[in-house]
Amino acid sequence: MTSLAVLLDNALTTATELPGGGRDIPDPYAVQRELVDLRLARGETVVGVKLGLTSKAKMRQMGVDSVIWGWLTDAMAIEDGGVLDLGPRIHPKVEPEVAFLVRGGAIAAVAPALEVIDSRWLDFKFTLDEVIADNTSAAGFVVGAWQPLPGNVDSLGVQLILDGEVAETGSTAAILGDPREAFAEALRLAGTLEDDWIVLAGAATAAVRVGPGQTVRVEVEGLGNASLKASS
Ligand code: OOG
Ligand code: MG
Repeated sequence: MTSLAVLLDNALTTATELPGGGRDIPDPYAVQRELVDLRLARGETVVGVKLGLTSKAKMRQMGVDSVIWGWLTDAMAIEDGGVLDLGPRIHPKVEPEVAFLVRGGAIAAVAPALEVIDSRWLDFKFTLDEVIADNTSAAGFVVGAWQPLPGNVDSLGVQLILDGEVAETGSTAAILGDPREAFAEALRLAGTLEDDWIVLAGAATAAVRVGPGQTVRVEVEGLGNASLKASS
Protein backbone atom coordinates (compact mmCIF):
# COMPACT_ATOMS: atom_id res chain seq x y z
CA MET A 1 0.00 0.00 0.00
CA THR A 2 1.26 3.47 -0.80
CA SER A 3 2.17 5.30 2.39
CA LEU A 4 0.35 8.49 3.32
CA ALA A 5 3.63 10.42 3.09
CA VAL A 6 4.04 9.32 -0.55
CA LEU A 7 0.40 10.23 -1.32
CA LEU A 8 0.93 13.69 0.22
CA ASP A 9 4.23 14.10 -1.64
CA ASN A 10 2.53 13.21 -4.94
CA ALA A 11 -0.21 15.74 -4.15
CA LEU A 12 2.52 18.32 -3.54
CA THR A 13 4.55 17.63 -6.67
CA THR A 14 1.54 17.35 -8.99
CA ALA A 15 -0.54 20.13 -7.32
CA THR A 16 -3.48 17.77 -6.93
CA GLU A 17 -5.76 17.70 -3.90
CA LEU A 18 -6.02 14.60 -1.76
CA PRO A 19 -9.43 13.66 -0.31
CA GLY A 20 -9.21 13.72 3.48
CA GLY A 21 -12.15 12.84 5.60
CA GLY A 22 -11.02 11.79 9.01
CA ARG A 23 -8.27 9.32 8.18
CA ASP A 24 -6.86 7.42 11.10
CA ILE A 25 -3.26 8.62 11.37
CA PRO A 26 -1.67 7.04 14.46
CA ASP A 27 1.55 9.11 14.36
CA PRO A 28 1.06 12.24 12.22
CA TYR A 29 4.51 13.68 13.04
CA ALA A 30 6.14 10.47 11.77
CA VAL A 31 4.25 10.91 8.47
CA GLN A 32 5.36 14.55 8.38
CA ARG A 33 9.00 13.52 8.90
CA GLU A 34 8.74 10.90 6.13
CA LEU A 35 7.21 13.54 3.83
CA VAL A 36 10.04 16.00 4.55
CA ASP A 37 12.63 13.24 4.09
CA LEU A 38 11.26 12.72 0.56
CA ARG A 39 11.97 16.41 -0.11
CA LEU A 40 15.46 16.18 1.40
CA ALA A 41 16.12 13.14 -0.82
CA ARG A 42 15.43 15.46 -3.79
CA GLY A 43 18.21 17.77 -2.60
CA GLU A 44 16.30 20.24 -0.42
CA THR A 45 17.74 21.28 2.94
CA VAL A 46 16.04 22.21 6.20
CA VAL A 47 16.31 25.95 6.92
CA GLY A 48 14.04 26.17 9.93
CA VAL A 49 10.70 25.36 11.46
CA LYS A 50 7.24 26.91 11.55
CA LEU A 51 4.57 27.01 14.15
CA GLY A 52 0.92 26.94 13.20
CA LEU A 53 -2.37 27.75 14.83
CA THR A 54 -0.71 29.97 17.42
CA SER A 55 -3.51 32.55 17.11
CA LYS A 56 -7.22 32.32 17.90
CA ALA A 57 -7.99 33.80 14.45
CA LYS A 58 -6.26 30.88 12.75
CA MET A 59 -7.73 28.25 15.06
CA ARG A 60 -11.19 29.62 14.33
CA GLN A 61 -10.55 29.83 10.57
CA MET A 62 -9.31 26.23 10.32
CA GLY A 63 -11.61 24.69 12.95
CA VAL A 64 -8.75 23.12 14.92
CA ASP A 65 -7.43 24.18 18.26
CA SER A 66 -3.93 23.18 19.13
CA VAL A 67 -0.47 24.50 18.28
CA ILE A 68 1.27 22.49 15.55
CA TRP A 69 4.68 22.65 13.90
CA GLY A 70 6.38 21.73 10.66
CA TRP A 71 9.59 22.03 8.65
CA LEU A 72 10.82 24.79 6.34
CA THR A 73 13.14 23.91 3.45
CA ASP A 74 15.24 26.09 1.17
CA ALA A 75 12.92 25.31 -1.75
CA MET A 76 10.11 27.16 0.06
CA ALA A 77 12.07 30.40 0.43
CA ILE A 78 11.00 33.35 -1.73
CA GLU A 79 13.22 36.45 -1.67
CA ASP A 80 11.69 39.64 -0.34
CA GLY A 81 9.80 41.24 -3.24
CA GLY A 82 10.16 38.04 -5.27
CA VAL A 83 7.70 35.93 -7.23
CA LEU A 84 5.42 33.22 -5.87
CA ASP A 85 5.08 30.74 -8.73
CA LEU A 86 1.42 29.71 -8.76
CA GLY A 87 2.10 26.94 -11.29
CA PRO A 88 2.76 24.19 -8.75
CA ARG A 89 0.13 25.43 -6.23
CA ILE A 90 -3.35 24.13 -5.46
CA HIS A 91 -5.19 26.88 -3.53
CA PRO A 92 -2.51 29.05 -1.93
CA LYS A 93 -3.19 31.49 0.88
CA VAL A 94 -0.90 34.05 2.52
CA GLU A 95 -0.68 35.07 6.15
CA PRO A 96 1.26 37.70 8.08
CA GLU A 97 3.85 36.44 10.54
CA VAL A 98 7.07 37.35 12.28
CA ALA A 99 10.24 35.32 11.79
CA PHE A 100 13.01 34.75 14.30
CA LEU A 101 16.66 34.05 13.52
CA VAL A 102 18.27 31.38 15.73
CA ARG A 103 21.71 31.72 17.40
CA GLY A 104 22.76 29.48 20.24
CA GLY A 105 19.22 28.20 20.66
CA ALA A 106 18.00 31.76 21.33
CA ILE A 107 16.48 34.61 19.34
CA ALA A 108 19.16 36.61 17.51
CA ALA A 109 16.89 38.84 15.41
CA VAL A 110 13.32 39.29 14.25
CA ALA A 111 11.82 40.18 10.86
CA PRO A 112 8.41 40.73 9.29
CA ALA A 113 7.43 37.65 7.30
CA LEU A 114 4.79 36.20 5.00
CA GLU A 115 3.90 32.55 4.95
CA VAL A 116 2.34 30.87 1.93
CA ILE A 117 0.21 27.90 2.94
CA ASP A 118 -1.26 25.47 0.42
CA SER A 119 -2.96 22.46 1.96
CA ARG A 120 -2.67 19.26 -0.02
CA TRP A 121 -6.04 18.28 1.43
CA LEU A 122 -9.21 18.76 -0.61
CA ASP A 123 -10.84 22.18 -0.18
CA PHE A 124 -8.25 23.14 2.48
CA LYS A 125 -10.24 21.02 4.98
CA PHE A 126 -8.52 18.70 7.42
CA THR A 127 -8.35 17.27 10.90
CA LEU A 128 -5.49 18.20 13.21
CA ASP A 129 -3.72 14.90 12.42
CA GLU A 130 -4.16 15.45 8.68
CA VAL A 131 -2.69 18.98 8.68
CA ILE A 132 0.26 17.82 10.82
CA ALA A 133 0.96 14.95 8.39
CA ASP A 134 0.87 17.51 5.54
CA ASN A 135 3.75 19.47 7.12
CA THR A 136 1.20 22.00 8.41
CA SER A 137 0.35 23.19 4.87
CA ALA A 138 3.83 24.75 4.47
CA ALA A 139 4.39 25.96 0.90
CA GLY A 140 6.52 29.10 0.94
CA PHE A 141 7.76 32.02 2.97
CA VAL A 142 9.27 35.49 2.65
CA VAL A 143 11.43 37.05 5.36
CA GLY A 144 12.04 40.82 5.41
CA ALA A 145 15.11 42.59 6.82
CA TRP A 146 16.34 41.26 10.18
CA GLN A 147 15.99 43.69 13.10
CA PRO A 148 17.12 43.66 16.72
CA LEU A 149 14.39 42.20 18.95
CA PRO A 150 12.34 45.12 20.33
CA GLY A 151 11.13 44.96 23.95
CA ASN A 152 7.54 45.41 22.78
CA VAL A 153 7.59 42.56 20.24
CA ASP A 154 4.40 41.32 21.96
CA SER A 155 2.32 44.36 20.94
CA LEU A 156 3.20 45.37 17.38
CA GLY A 157 0.47 46.19 14.87
CA VAL A 158 0.33 43.83 11.88
CA GLN A 159 -1.29 44.43 8.50
CA LEU A 160 -1.72 42.12 5.52
CA ILE A 161 -2.04 44.19 2.36
CA LEU A 162 -3.33 42.76 -0.92
CA ASP A 163 -2.84 44.90 -4.04
CA GLY A 164 -2.51 47.98 -1.84
CA GLU A 165 -5.69 47.31 0.19
CA VAL A 166 -5.61 46.27 3.83
CA ALA A 167 -7.03 42.73 3.90
CA GLU A 168 -6.36 41.77 7.55
CA THR A 169 -5.30 43.69 10.64
CA GLY A 170 -3.98 42.26 13.89
CA SER A 171 -1.25 42.41 16.50
CA THR A 172 1.72 40.27 17.42
CA ALA A 173 -0.13 39.84 20.74
CA ALA A 174 -2.38 37.40 18.85
CA ILE A 175 0.58 34.99 18.55
CA LEU A 176 0.31 33.07 21.86
CA GLY A 177 0.11 36.40 23.68
CA ASP A 178 3.76 37.03 22.75
CA PRO A 179 5.61 35.65 19.68
CA ARG A 180 8.59 34.85 21.95
CA GLU A 181 6.29 32.16 23.39
CA ALA A 182 6.07 30.69 19.88
CA PHE A 183 9.87 30.55 19.76
CA ALA A 184 9.93 28.74 23.11
CA GLU A 185 7.27 26.32 21.83
CA ALA A 186 9.30 25.71 18.65
CA LEU A 187 12.36 24.88 20.74
CA ARG A 188 10.32 22.55 22.93
CA LEU A 189 8.59 20.81 20.02
CA ALA A 190 11.54 20.53 17.64
CA GLY A 191 13.93 19.58 20.48
CA THR A 192 16.75 21.65 19.03
CA LEU A 193 17.00 24.74 16.84
CA GLU A 194 20.18 25.13 14.82
CA ASP A 195 22.17 28.31 14.23
CA ASP A 196 20.86 30.39 11.31
CA TRP A 197 17.55 28.54 11.24
CA ILE A 198 14.40 30.57 10.77
CA VAL A 199 11.43 30.13 13.09
CA LEU A 200 8.08 31.30 11.75
CA ALA A 201 5.99 32.17 14.81
CA GLY A 202 2.56 31.61 13.24
CA ALA A 203 0.02 33.90 11.65
CA ALA A 204 -1.23 36.97 13.53
CA THR A 205 -4.48 37.03 11.50
CA ALA A 206 -6.56 34.71 9.33
CA ALA A 207 -5.00 33.70 5.99
CA VAL A 208 -6.14 35.19 2.66
CA ARG A 209 -6.36 33.51 -0.76
CA VAL A 210 -3.82 34.85 -3.27
CA GLY A 211 -4.52 34.85 -7.02
CA PRO A 212 -2.59 35.46 -10.27
CA GLY A 213 -0.68 38.74 -10.45
CA GLN A 214 -1.57 39.86 -6.93
CA THR A 215 0.96 41.63 -4.74
CA VAL A 216 0.96 40.79 -1.05
CA ARG A 217 2.72 42.76 1.65
CA VAL A 218 3.01 42.41 5.40
CA GLU A 219 3.67 45.49 7.53
CA VAL A 220 4.75 44.99 11.12
CA GLU A 221 4.89 48.13 13.25
CA GLY A 222 8.49 49.11 13.92
CA LEU A 223 9.90 46.14 11.96
CA GLY A 224 9.14 47.15 8.39
CA ASN A 225 7.65 45.04 5.63
CA ALA A 226 8.08 42.04 3.36
CA SER A 227 6.32 41.27 0.10
CA LEU A 228 5.80 38.88 -2.77
CA LYS A 229 4.09 38.97 -6.15
CA ALA A 230 2.10 36.02 -7.41
CA SER A 231 2.87 34.90 -10.97
CA SER A 232 0.18 35.71 -13.55
C1 OOG B 1 -2.32 25.17 8.89
C2 OOG B 1 -1.07 26.00 9.08
C3 OOG B 1 -1.30 27.14 10.06
C4 OOG B 1 -0.36 29.31 11.00
O1 OOG B 1 0.45 30.22 10.91
O2 OOG B 1 -1.29 29.33 11.82
C5 OOG B 1 -0.23 28.14 10.08
C6 OOG B 1 -3.29 25.80 7.93
O3 OOG B 1 -3.92 26.80 8.29
O4 OOG B 1 -3.44 25.28 6.82
O5 OOG B 1 0.74 28.10 9.37
MG1 MG C 1 1.66 30.08 9.21
